[in-house]
This record gives sequence, structure tokens and C-alpha cells, in this order.
Amino acid sequence: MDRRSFLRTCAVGSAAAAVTASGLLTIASLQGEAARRGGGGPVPRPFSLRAREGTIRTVDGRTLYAQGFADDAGSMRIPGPVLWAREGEWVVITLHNEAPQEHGIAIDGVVATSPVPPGGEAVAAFLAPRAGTYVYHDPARGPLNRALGMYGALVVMPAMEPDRPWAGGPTFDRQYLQVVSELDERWNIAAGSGTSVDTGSYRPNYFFLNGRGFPDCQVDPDVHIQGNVGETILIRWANAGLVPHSMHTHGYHFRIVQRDGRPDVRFLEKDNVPVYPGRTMDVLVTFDQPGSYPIHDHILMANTGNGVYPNGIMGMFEVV
Ligand SMILES: [Cu+2]
Repeated sequence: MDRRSFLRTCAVGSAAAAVTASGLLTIASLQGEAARRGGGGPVPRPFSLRAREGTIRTVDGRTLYAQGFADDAGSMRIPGPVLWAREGEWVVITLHNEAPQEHGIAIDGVVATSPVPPGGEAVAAFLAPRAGTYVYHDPARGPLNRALGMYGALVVMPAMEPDRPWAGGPTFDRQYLQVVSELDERWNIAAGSGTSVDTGSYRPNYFFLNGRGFPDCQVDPDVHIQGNVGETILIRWANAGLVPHSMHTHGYHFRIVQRDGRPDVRFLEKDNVPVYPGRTMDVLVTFDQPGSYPIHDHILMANTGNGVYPNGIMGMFEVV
């Protein structure tokens, strides 16, 4: 069996092995590892992602060249599909490169594929890391593919407790995912016209919450959060961009419970926290009063869209 047909066999989920960038893993070894960690089973959780070119629509009505991940059904979107997994099960992501340049997929500290040529595919197989929020991104071509939109979030839930950020952790009523990112239109315009991109200079001018600036992002129920007094929610902040963001809430303080998939049992109470590129921060918010309050990036520039305030990273709480 040649490598290509081997990979294709893996992709249908019935094969005896899967390949990661670090080499060959057999299902038996994955199962053994899963059993040692107290989770997993014989059935992998399969995901199929397609690297594609497309466009992103900005809050001021422009259409810019972009790249992104699509699932089997959809067109490419930014951020890419949310990958949900359970702690200890093993995850198999098949990446199909349907774009005319190299692409890959990586979750820092967990898995990374080699660059995949146009028309190629790769399989990233790994045991779901500990419960928490993770950024997946395309590490090919330095920071370029990622800056053009090749990113998304992996959310790992505890194996048994759907209302806790980790097994035995504090409970929440609902959870929300907010991926923050940005773009420098000069990169998108140059990449779209096939000219070389000066990746030594990054001056982002559009800023996104789940792929859109304010107020376009408000149609997203993960951004326009509605709730009732007395509820406690979990917000997962994932910075898929290339620059730091600083998440700030009005109306309610939050408690930091998890950073990059690691519980933080100090439960620090804050109304502002930096989230660095590629990193994540999960916080609990208890609605102790009714009202409408913004959630925004405390870095003022990131509240703008091409210089216009407040067309950047801003969401809302609506609590009754
Ligand atoms: Cu503010």
C-alpha cells in the first residue's frame, strides 16, 4: 500500500493506523494510550477539514481575499469549524488541501502536520488533550496562512461532565466560544493578487470576534450573549490572531478558571485579562444583575474596523 492510499484508508476511519507528523501510530497503541489515561475507545472522533481560498467580508462592506478551513458540507469560513472532542478519546483530523499553495494543521503542543502540497491530504491523529480550549491553525508559510484566516478552535470537554470545564471543576449553565483575531489588509490584498507579502511588517486594521467586527458579529449567539440573573456561564476566549488581545467585561467580573487547558484553581476575579496569540483563557461569569453590557478588547485599536470605532472586537451581554 503506498502512502497516499494508506492515508486515504485512514481517512475513512476503518483503517488499522493513522499517521502524524511524528510518525506512525497504530490503533492498538492509541487504544492502549487512551486506556492508560482512563478514556478513549475503539472509535476515533473523525473530522474532515478542507483548506480553501475565499473571501472575508469586513464590517465596512469590503470583500478581501482570505483563506480558511471548510468542513465537508460548507464553504470556507473564518474561523474554521469548531472541533468538539472529549478528554481521552482520540481525534483524527483529515486535512484536504484544495488550495493552490501549501497548507497544514497544528495544535501547539499537541500535533502538527508537515506542509501539504496542493491537492494533497494529511491526517493528524492524537489523543484529545486535557479538557479545555485550544487554537488550531495552519503553520505552513510562516505566519501568512494563519493571518489570512486559517485557524479555529478545538474544545475538549471532560469525558463525563458536560457542565464543567474539567472533571470535578466548577459548574456552569451554558458555554460560549469567542475566537478573537485580526488581519492586515495589505497581506490579504498582496496574497490575493499573487504578489509577495512582506511578513516582516504586520499592522492589523480589522479585528474580529468569531470572524466579524462589531456590529456584524452581534448576529452570533456566542457573541451576543443572552441570559438570566442567577445563571453562571463559561466563556472560552481563544486568540487565533498574531497579536495580543485583552478581554474586558462591563457589568460583571469574571473568574479565570482555565488557561490553555490547564485548570487555574485560584479562580482570580478580574474584569480584564490578556490573551496572547495562540493561547486561550476560559472564564466563568455569574449574572448578578440585569442589564446590557459590552464585552470588548481593552486594547483600543482592536475596537476598530479600518480605523472606525467601535467596529472591532466587541460583544454584548443581555441579561434579564
Ligand atoms: Cu470598556
